[in-house]
Amino acid sequence: MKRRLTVAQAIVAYLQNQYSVRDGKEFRFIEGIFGIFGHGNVAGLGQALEQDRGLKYHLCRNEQAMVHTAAAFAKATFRMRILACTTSIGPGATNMLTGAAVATVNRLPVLLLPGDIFARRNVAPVLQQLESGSSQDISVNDCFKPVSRYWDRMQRPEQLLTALPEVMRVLTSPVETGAVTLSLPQDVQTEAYDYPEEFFCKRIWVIPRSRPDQALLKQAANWIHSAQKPLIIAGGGVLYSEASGALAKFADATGIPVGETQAGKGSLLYNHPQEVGAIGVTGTPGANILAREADLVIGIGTRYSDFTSASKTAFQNPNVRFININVAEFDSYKHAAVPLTGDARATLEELQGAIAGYAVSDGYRLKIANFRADWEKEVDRIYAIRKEPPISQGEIIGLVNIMVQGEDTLVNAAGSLPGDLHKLWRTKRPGNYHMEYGYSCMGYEIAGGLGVKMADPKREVYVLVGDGSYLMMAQEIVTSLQEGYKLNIVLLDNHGFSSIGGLSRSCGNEGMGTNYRYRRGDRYDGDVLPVDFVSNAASLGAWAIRAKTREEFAAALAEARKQPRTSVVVVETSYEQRVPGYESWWDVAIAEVSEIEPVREARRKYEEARKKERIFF
Ligand SMILES: Cc1ncc(C[n+]2csc(CCOP(=O)(O)OP(=O)(O)O)c2C)c(N)n1
Ligand SMILES: [Mg+2]
Repeated sequence: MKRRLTVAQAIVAYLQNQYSVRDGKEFRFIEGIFGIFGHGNVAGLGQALEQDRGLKYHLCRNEQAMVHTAAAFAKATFRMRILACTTSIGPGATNMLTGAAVATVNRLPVLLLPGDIFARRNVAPVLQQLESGSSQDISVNDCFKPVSRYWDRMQRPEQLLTALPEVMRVLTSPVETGAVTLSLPQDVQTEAYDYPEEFFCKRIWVIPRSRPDQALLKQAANWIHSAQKPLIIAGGGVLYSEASGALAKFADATGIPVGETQAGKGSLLYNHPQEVGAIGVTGTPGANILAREADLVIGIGTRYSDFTSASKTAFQNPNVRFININVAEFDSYKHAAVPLTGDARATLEELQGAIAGYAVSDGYRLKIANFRADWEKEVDRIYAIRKEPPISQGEIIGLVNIMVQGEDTLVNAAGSLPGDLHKLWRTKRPGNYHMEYGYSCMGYEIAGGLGVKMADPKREVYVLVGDGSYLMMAQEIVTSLQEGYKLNIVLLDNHGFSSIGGLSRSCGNEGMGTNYRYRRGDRYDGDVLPVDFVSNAASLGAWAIRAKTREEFAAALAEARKQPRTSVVVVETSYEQRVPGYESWWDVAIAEVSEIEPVREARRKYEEARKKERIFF
């Protein structure tokens, strides 16, 4: 039996019949498709989606944003369900590049279907085609290669038969997943072919729970048995594998403390007795002191970014060793570890069996308990700062945290908020802290919030966004209204880039280019720019309100929650009032020569600090 379909129609028919399954739970894998149409896809994929409503179509405002929405959706479903994205050719396609990088860095499956120039070529150059004098076998879509985990271009209709299964294999692979780009020349999209009927049958992709090598598992168990000061670092892989329960049992049984990366925050709930909170540059004192002294670090689902390893200065015990549990061999071998290449949950369960009876000393337990108690006090202190308006960011975080219940989720990505949230947010459910810090992409927040809401419309989604990020990408408020997905947006207005301004000053400079103020001569030190965020959000259709004091903010937040449509609470926050860093360091290279004395001073300190950077062989 054959079905005669265009390439675009075949893609739509195929994608709607792909399913994922893990732990006996089955999901339709590709839940829908976002897109903006142009001549590169309207008559191809646009036609197919209009004729076959089996794949739900969503209109967004900006192609980069829709990829953020799709990545956030995949993250919120622990990679069990995804969204596809279709664009026209040229700018529509390349607008997705940043989103693709976000997805791939964070190992989140998104399927990108950019339109491409005519395969037939006779009409070239077409509108929006960037020509090359060295090859006709090239278009701007080749830019997706380094940011995609799988990349392909359909030159003939029958290529779909071998390309789409590869697309699915990579999207559903816990190891390889990320952005998958299938480039679709506009003429090929419309060409018909007799596809075999079986191609469109339901297919179920098992998301595997792979297990580590048994000899390596034994070696890891021996290392744990001889460890006096072990520490677990929980990364995003713990959440992707839905291994929070297994980790809690492991920590309960062994007493080993757990520090969390940005992606792994929420692996344990904040009140678990072994949870020592955020680790690394934006970590808690307890987690960072434990890391400094640890003789054994067990990294689970982490890729040891510089924010986690404090630029390789975090682990100072001369005898420190590593065990890495990671589904990706690439990561399990880092830091010369015993590589337990496997699924986080399955491997933790096996490892726990292999170390039965092991527990840390009472003295170590006491130390952990003390760190935890001290940290709770510090968070309480910061939540309770009652700064005159403009109020402090720490207070805002505290007030939002109190508001969050059940499956409600916090979303954030860039600015000074990620560091403060990493330290201060009290996670009440695994997954309710949704931070995009792999790429830390300004503009992810609102678009990402939409994806989190779409993944589970029953929950309230709290998007915290800085004024800089908001101005970069606020337009998906309109999409949230159109689609009927309500977001609670909190816009923290500090008139510029508090994060990068602070960083500039810590490097001995004066924060040039980080204030939203009028130009005066060669500086931006005039009055604050009169951006009216409340009017801006209201003009897009949101329910919007300004809050100045702590009390006004708490009331506005409660009122926003009651609103049926997307709300934006605008609050002016202090540019200067910061949550400090605790027991850590980040390598940001400082000018080796400068006419400015504070820069020279910063360089001297920098050279000193760098001496602590280690390489593990
Ligand atoms: C797309 C993108 N461009 C640039 C940066 C570098 N960057 C990191 S934070 C930041 C400023 C963010 O400003 P805002 O959202 O107001 O947050 P604040 O720093 O004031 O907390 C910049 C420019 C980035 N992370 N992402
Ligand atoms: Mg700002």
